[in-house]
Parts: sequence; C-alpha cells; structure tokens
Amino acid sequence: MPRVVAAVVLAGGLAGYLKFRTSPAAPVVAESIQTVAGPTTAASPFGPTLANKIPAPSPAPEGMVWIPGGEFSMGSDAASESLCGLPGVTRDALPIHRVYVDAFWMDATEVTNEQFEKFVKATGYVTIAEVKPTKEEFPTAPPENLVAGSAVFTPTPQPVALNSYFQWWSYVAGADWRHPGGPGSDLKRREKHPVVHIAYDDAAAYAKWAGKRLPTEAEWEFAARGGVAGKLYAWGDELKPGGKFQANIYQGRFPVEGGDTGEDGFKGIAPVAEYPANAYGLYDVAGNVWEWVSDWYRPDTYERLDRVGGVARNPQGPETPYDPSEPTEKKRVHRGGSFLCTDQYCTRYLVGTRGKGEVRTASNHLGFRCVKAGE
Ligand SMILES: [Ca+2]
Repeated sequence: MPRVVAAVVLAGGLAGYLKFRTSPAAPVVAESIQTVAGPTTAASPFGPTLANKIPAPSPAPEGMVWIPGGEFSMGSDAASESLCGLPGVTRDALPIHRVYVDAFWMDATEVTNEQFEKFVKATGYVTIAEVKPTKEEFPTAPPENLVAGSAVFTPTPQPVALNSYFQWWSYVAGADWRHPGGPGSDLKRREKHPVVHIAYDDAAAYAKWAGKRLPTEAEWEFAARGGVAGKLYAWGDELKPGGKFQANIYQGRFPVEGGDTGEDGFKGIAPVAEYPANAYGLYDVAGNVWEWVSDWYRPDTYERLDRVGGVARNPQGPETPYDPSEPTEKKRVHRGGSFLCTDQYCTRYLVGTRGKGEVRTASNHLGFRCVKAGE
C-alpha cells in the first residue's frame, strides 16, 4: 500500500502514480456503509446573499452568463458533513465566512472537447498528459513508469474499503484529452462532453488563449450558489426535487465494476448542459467533472480568513499551497464534484465543499470553465 489518504478523490499527484503504477494495492473488502443522517436543524451559520444590482454591461460574450457579484456566506457546514458516509470530508470548507466578489462573466458550461480542439488547432498546444515525464522531474519513479499518460477511473472487480484511491484510479499510458478512456478511445460522439485529462497549466493556457482566466474559488462558489444563501446544493436543499436528479453524480455501489447504475440518466461522464441550469444560468456546477479554480489549496484557508474577520474582498487564495496529507505536492483547489461523487464517499456535489489536486495531475473526471471581467 503506497499510502493511505482517507476521504479524497484523486488528491494525490503524478509523482505517486508514476512511482507506484505497477504495484496497485490489493483490494480490501469494504466495511458496511453507515447510514447517514439528514441536515441538522441547528441555527444556520449562513448570512444572506447580497448580490450586486449591476446589470450586465454589454451583450454576453458567446457561451457566458453574467454573475453580478456581491457579498455572501462561503463554505459548507455540519449539515453538509452529515450527508457524507465518510467523516471529515467537508471540514476544510469550515468555518462559514463572509466574502465579497466583483461582478464577472462565466462560461455557462464546462469547456467541451470541441472547444478545446479549436484551441489546440489554433495554437498547437500540447497538454501535460501528452508529454513524457522525465527522470529529473520524478527521480523516485522507476524508468519504465515514465510514460505519457493520465489517471483513469478503473472500477474494482469487488467492493473495496474506500481508504485508498489507488484502488480505483489507474495511471494509463496514452490517456489524454483526445483519448479519455486510454489509447483505444477517441472523441467520437463526445464533442459536447467536457474536456478531461487537463492539468492546471493546460486549463490556464486555454483560458489565456480565449481572453479569459480561471475563476477564483470565491467567484466559483458565489456563482454556483446562484444568489441563494446557505443551500446544500446549487438548486436548493433537496437532492432530487420532485424526484428528479439535478446533476450527473453516481448511484450504486462505489467503485465497483457495474456499480454505476446511471439512475440519473448517465453512467460515467455526460455531455454538458443535460441538467437544469442554476439561477445564474450555469450548468453542471455540481457533478459531471471537477473544475480547476485558481486558488492554491490549504485546508485552513477559511480559518485564516475567518481569523482576519470582516468580509474578505475578492480573496485569491493563500500564497502557497499546503496539504498535510501530502505536504510535498503543490495543489490547487477543485470545485463541483464529478460523475463519481456519491454519498458513500465524497458527496462533493454539495455546493460549498472543496476538492484539491496536484497541479500536473489530470484525470478523466477533471475539467474546467473560465471567467472574464465585466467590461
Ligand atoms: Ca451518473
């Protein structure tokens, strides 16, 4: 067992994959999944959302929606924590604190394969997953592991304890944005799927080419909450209002082969905008694929802002990254959860919760969307 990291999805980095890819951990039979309670009825720590009354200043750039900005309560409280089968998953989203963000434009959907293809055709850009890692970059990896590739979700043959993501993530040679499932796969009929196998610099390069940038974590959460305060999900407090799924997440036993029942309409990844938009017109801010945001990750970011007190204005994240579970990895924040999120494991389709990822590490459930200043 290379290392045990509880309650994270793909928190580890490329270095771990390259070092250990030839020796996957032996499956362990899962302990029974505990039943989780619903939200508590304690007084809400969320204050009101005070959205700016700033009308959109110009016709919307293609594919973007106006986010008016304003002041809101950011984070995820005990009510969220109680919805996850594993404890501790949402603690880095505490305490709830007040934040103000300026207005901006935001992509209504995650960047799709056909959009990313235009960028690559125009620039000749080569993503990190397509480049062979070097011995200098990864001195502890066996030379035979230094091959271009990316992490692909690989269901386990039998139920496993949810304590090591290496059990269901494989580093696959030849997996990249054009080959999302590995060398035998392609983009046919996936034009409208979010692009995946995108490392942080890849996302930032696309954004720059498009005249945009990646959102900050605070911008992302303000936008995802849709102007409504303190809800569990981007659409309200009920997972399935009227019995209808609002996002592409995971139903069934995780992460077992054949376990994804697709009750929400999709097994695996879905095209963008298959579920209703939130109040600001944003699609898939929960589920489908995780989204890079520009902040470095630290589990105590919110505590640090809370200690300063008052309203954090346009916070940009900490100046340096730190994840105590993997202190040598440089991680940035992921938001929104993916088609693999389930209440048995990460539950991070909850709107206030956070993810994290080493900046060079991509996977087939990680993408991005961009923002642009309002002018
Ligand atoms: Ca699904």
